[in-house]
Amino acid sequence: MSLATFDHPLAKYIRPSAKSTANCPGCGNGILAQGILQAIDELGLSLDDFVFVSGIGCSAWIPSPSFFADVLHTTHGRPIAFATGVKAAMPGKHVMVVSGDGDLTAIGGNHLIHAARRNIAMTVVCVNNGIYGMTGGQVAPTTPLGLSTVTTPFGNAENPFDICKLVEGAGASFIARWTTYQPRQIVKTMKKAIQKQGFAFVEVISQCPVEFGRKTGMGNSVQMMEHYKQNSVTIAKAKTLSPEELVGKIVVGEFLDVDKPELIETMAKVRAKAMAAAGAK
Ligand SMILES: Cc1ncc(C[n+]2csc(CCOP(=O)(O)OP(=O)(O)O)c2C)c(N)n1
Ligand code: SF4
Ligand SMILES: [Mg+2]
Repeated sequence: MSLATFDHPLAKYIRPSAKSTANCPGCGNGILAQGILQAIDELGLSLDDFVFVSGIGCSAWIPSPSFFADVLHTTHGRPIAFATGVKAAMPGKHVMVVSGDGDLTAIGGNHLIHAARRNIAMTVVCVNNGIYGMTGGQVAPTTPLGLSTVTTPFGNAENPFDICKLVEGAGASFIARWTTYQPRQIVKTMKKAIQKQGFAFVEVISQCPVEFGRKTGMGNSVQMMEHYKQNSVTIAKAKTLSPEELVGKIVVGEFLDVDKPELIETMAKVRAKAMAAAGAK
């Protein structure tokens, strides 16, 4: 059955030629795809208002090619660089990057922190499955310390990034984290992130049952979501816990929502000044 003819309230947002999904059964990517489209639907926006940009990895297939919109599927680690160009050329568009933890924080790490620093108005959705899913389950900068993966069979020796703290330090305007176990919260947060006039970052902890759960011992999709349910703690609750009690917990919620000068608007002012100075000579 074609995805476009499936009787679903969000089916109108699926490209008619999209025949199937590239993602495995039980992958968290489907929950997130639905969350993004539901948020756009509830905001009353058209997909024509958007340009979606993704890098390389399983998560990059969330908008591409199935969202019935302008979708740019770029090179590994570079979606934010492409998205920056799109936003500069078409400031009226909502630009949304959807990509993986490896794509955005390993090879693309510098693009991530500099886009946050510049506070360019775009929504960046990071699908954090704690691994390089598409290439077979290699360790990523988000893999928990000590976890056995195909490239760390005796345990990961490296500390993982707290990506939300990383982008906060870099200068983002809006920052949130949820897991796929909290789909309603994902929709609410996505609506705020899309409307933010600045760099909005949403991390979604998502299950990869095939390359993560199966190979690390974390189990199948249901077991991984059960783990998210048992270990998610709100920001308010986390403040009451000691560092020891927070080990292994997933702190979820909206961490930051501030207003500060946005790059494209600031550049327009700088350009106007330069033009005025050139005209004055
Ligand atoms: C320049 C370059 N280096 C490496 C790769 C191989 N590669 C493709 S996807 C990927 C990692 C994907 O991990 P992530 O971004 O977390 O996405 P996931 O598949 O987990 O959703 C890598 C290393 C590539 N395609 N291009
Ligand atoms: S390999 Fe993992 S992340 Fe990739 S589609 Fe399959 S379940 Fe999802
Ligand atoms: Mg990944």
